[in-house]
Amino acid sequence: MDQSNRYARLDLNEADLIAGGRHVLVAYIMKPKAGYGYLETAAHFAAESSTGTNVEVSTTDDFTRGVDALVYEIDPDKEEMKIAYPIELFDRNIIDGRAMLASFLTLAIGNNQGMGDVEYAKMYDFWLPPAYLRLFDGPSMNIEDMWRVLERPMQNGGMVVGTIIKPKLGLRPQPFADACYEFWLGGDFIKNDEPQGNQVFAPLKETIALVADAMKRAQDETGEAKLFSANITADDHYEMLARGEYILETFAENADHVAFLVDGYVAGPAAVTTARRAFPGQFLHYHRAGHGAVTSPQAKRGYTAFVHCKMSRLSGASGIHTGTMGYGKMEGEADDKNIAYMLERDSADGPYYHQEWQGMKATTPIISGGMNALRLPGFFTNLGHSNVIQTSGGGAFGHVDGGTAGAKSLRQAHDAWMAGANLVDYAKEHKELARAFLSFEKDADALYPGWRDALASAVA
Ligand code: CAP
Ligand code: MG
Repeated sequence: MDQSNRYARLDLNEADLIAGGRHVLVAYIMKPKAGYGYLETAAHFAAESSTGTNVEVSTTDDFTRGVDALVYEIDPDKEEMKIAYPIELFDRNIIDGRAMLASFLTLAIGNNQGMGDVEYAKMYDFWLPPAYLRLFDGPSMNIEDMWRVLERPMQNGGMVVGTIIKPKLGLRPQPFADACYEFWLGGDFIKNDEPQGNQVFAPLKETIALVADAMKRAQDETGEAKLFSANITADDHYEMLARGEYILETFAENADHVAFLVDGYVAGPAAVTTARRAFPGQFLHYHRAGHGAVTSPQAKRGYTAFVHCKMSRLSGASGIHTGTMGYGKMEGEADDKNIAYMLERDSADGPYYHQEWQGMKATTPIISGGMNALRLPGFFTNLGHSNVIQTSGGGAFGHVDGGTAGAKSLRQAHDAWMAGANLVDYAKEHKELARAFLSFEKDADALYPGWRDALASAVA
């Protein structure tokens, strides 16, 4: 049934919709199945995403029609479709009237992902009007709160030198804590790897107690504050609360050195909001493991990494993994820096919409995935700054001299970039950095040809 007479209004002007401030605007790349018209399919998509179904129903009244989602722009050649969703469509909490990401997803990326007349549809951007944006929690903490604990400048405090305790799984509590102590002798920040929690071979309560002790000893040894991001992800809200409360109690006077890690893609918006609202005083570390199922450029459905990260700021992520923009091991490209800008700025451009964040706290980009000291300078030059949390697992514990040296090599690479120094020249005076060239020879050869001769004595 062609519903375009009801769910399409190509006369609507995007600037007017933005000025009106009563609609969420969403841009999709959509292709109809063979035999279906573009506008007809887009209209059905809008119907299924708002007030309709595949046929007219007798219960529809004028008010219902007033909150229809409307297709306001299409470009079949580019497979582009834009839909305006009246903000009244979205569900609100009964406890405080606030918005919920689950409702945005269930409408804008819900049933419309499996329709018989749609070959594929993927969300590439969205815009929220102030009236709806302000209903989201947004972040309570971000990198500035880490710089405060680290006693760094509150502006441009620079890279937080981090790692992930590797191997990903298999360490028992004592070797895990030993690895933490080793890294903390050179680095700032350690995170659980995304699957690490309460495995039978590493009970959380035992591991956390040993990590808290390792933090104290590393702080005493170095005279520097140290940070730990503990995984509290769980299906059950009460499990998350139990983990968070135990961790804070155990870290005691160092509780403000603790961030909470949430595997936000697999556990979903409810888990992120549990952490955001139950522990507003802790940095909310959003790990996105699994997102590639929908965000990968190979995926024609779902939403992009840009959209995923933008949504995380609404939910209150203090920091989210934003990828390595082509400099690490995961999928990504240099232009992904626009993801970071959308997270950290108050005013930024997405692929289709400009977004004003109205003062909502920034979400900090977390850079991770195959990174090491050698790869950092190129990354920072592309991004244009180094005010990020950077975690290198293999890039720290894969250093030939171990985790402490790995940590120091990462910090030295950052310092070199900040000083505008050539990395090879800087390595001549910084042993751990020089030995990083030995540790990651393939990268060294690719990125710094001639390093072997230049650093022959420095790496000895
Ligand atoms: C990195 C990592 C991170 C990925 C996540 C891993 O370890 O801990 O989870 O970076 O990817 O498990 O692979 P390495 P993203 O430093 O050893 O690669 O940050 O793109 O979400
Ligand atoms: Mg990991």
